[in-house]
Amino acid sequence: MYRSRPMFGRVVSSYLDAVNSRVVIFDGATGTTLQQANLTADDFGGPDLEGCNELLSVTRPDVIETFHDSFLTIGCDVVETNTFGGSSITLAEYGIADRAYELSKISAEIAVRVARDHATTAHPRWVAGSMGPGTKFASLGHIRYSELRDSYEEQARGLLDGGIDLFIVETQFDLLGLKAAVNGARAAMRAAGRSVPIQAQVTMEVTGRMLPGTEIGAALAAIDPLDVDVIGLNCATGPAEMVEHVRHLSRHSRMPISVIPNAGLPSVVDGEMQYDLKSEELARHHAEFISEFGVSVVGGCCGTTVDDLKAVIDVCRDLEPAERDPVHEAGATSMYSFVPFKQDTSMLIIGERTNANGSRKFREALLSEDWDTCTQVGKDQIAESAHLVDVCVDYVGRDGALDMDEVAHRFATQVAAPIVLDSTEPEVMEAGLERIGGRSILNSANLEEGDAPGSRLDRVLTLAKEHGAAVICLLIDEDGQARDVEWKMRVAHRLFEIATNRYGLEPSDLIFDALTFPLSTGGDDLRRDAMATMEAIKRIKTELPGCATTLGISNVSFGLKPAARHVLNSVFLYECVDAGLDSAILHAGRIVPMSQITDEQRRVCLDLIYDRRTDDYDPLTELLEIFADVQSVKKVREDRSDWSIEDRLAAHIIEGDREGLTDDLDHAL
Ligand code: THG
Repeated sequence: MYRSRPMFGRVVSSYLDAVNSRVVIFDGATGTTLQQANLTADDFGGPDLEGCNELLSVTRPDVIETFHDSFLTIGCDVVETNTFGGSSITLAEYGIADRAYELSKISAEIAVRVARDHATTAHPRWVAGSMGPGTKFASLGHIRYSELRDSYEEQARGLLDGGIDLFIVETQFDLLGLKAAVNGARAAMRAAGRSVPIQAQVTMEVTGRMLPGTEIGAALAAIDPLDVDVIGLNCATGPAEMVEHVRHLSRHSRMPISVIPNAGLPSVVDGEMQYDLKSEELARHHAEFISEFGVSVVGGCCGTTVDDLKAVIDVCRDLEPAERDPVHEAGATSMYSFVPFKQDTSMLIIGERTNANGSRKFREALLSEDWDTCTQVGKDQIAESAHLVDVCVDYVGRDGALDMDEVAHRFATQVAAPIVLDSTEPEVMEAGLERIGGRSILNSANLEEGDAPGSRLDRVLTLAKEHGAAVICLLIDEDGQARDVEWKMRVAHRLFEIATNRYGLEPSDLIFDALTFPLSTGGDDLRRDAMATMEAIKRIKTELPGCATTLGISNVSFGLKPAARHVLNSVFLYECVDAGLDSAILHAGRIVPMSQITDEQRRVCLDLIYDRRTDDYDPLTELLEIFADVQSVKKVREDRSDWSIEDRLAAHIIEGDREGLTDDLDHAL
């Protein structure tokens, strides 16, 4: 367990110093407050522009100034710029996309001017540049990630030039949109040569999930590797509905936590949204978040007023955030849920079937662009108990980036498991990353082309850092696939050093694949390969603590007939897990439980794996003989309808057989 990410490129900031040492209090609602200000169409610059709050920064700067001033006067530490809908894409709805930079800069300047008027050494104030989610849903394909990121970059440039102290990426309902905003802000900071912290906040609906169904654990796992400075929640509900999410962040987030709720759940009264939570209630909840869960940033979202924030300041100003001891869990996420790399009672299964080179069904579906069947192959693997799916569309003569774009777009919403992007081409991985909001794994990086700028290694690790993905590292260097243990370990250590020191990845972002050659060729030079692989797995686990391991199991049996393959794969898998393997790429439906492998089959497989030949005994020949007449080990299931329910359930467990399991469980209940 790593308790904190390496201090890689972290910014120096008085805002962060404050967040790390005390309670910091944001302002209240912008939108709902401005709605109460009795503004007319003229105030916005005409009837077509009415409701575009960002315009008020130029048409009625006095209103915006007064608004900021009201919160600073009662003692708020941070005010947000009037730029929530200020990206070109959102402004385009009013036909003023071209004013994004200008409006963001002016809004920031106004807030900075007012904040500086209030700031003293004893009570510093900060301006947070607000970047809302906009109205387009990237994960659903309403807009391209790259277009969204560029639009955020332009907005962020304006905010930076206007003098903001931090970015607040807020009200995000979509993790892909959140990544676009974070990376847009980073691009702007690089261009400006000035770095400020990023506070990233998601919105959990009354359902307990983000809009597309994202759990808080999935959001945390996708956001953590983006190296933002503060993580938090705002909008959609009042504080009461946020408690469980705050508890989760409190236990698991390595970043400081912000909580900016609405003034309760809204009700509609006379066609208007009304927020009923009392000021004292908001303050009481915040006090609990601070004292019990160690939250250090609080404030108010929709419906919260100057009076509400006054109550929060009165109650919370001098509280001390509870000490936290967060336990970070490394893992991947789909759009929906989190999958830890460390499986308590099992091993992490990566489905291999969504591979154009490894499954005829998937290949044929891909070549005929039958995307529904491609997606179905992904879903089927989950039904066969895969925790993640490995997606490889590399196929000679096809445009891999285009194919990945199509496939990843569908998988992102329709396949509930996180995705492993398997390609030799970084641009194919990138096409996938730009479609997937969850945390993916890049498969893979290696040292085949060395480690110079522009090498594949450089490009893959750069992508991993930018999108917050994990990376499978293959033990291949300039001389090829490492064959003996010492060579494998040399490559592993080199990859580890480069990934962590040069690219700022951390050990738990790395999954080492010790690679194995087929044992089925009988080639003398390959006979000891499986053993070298298992030895390397053991050594990686001890010499590179925090890293995980994986292996493409089916490689070991290429060339054998299916029945023999399934048994050899299964026996090899058990040996590897014994050696400490954390995850494997395989066809879960073809792994044979040990109880169904005969002693003779098992012995011969082990002899092959451990190269136990004698002058008159060759395990490979023996294996071929044993399976000469066996078509498939997948035996026809006997009729169990007259079995007792206990026996049926026992058979499900012993054979790892899910067919009819739900019915039998319902029956037993
Ligand atoms: N390490 C990592 N990634 C990998 C591999 C690895 N990705 C690709 C591959 N190796 C793992 N995936 C597969 C997928 C399918 C098969 C083997 C490995 C396979 N398929 C059968 C065949 O080709 O005979 C089934 C064919 C079919 O159903 O049509 O064996 O090692 N990091």
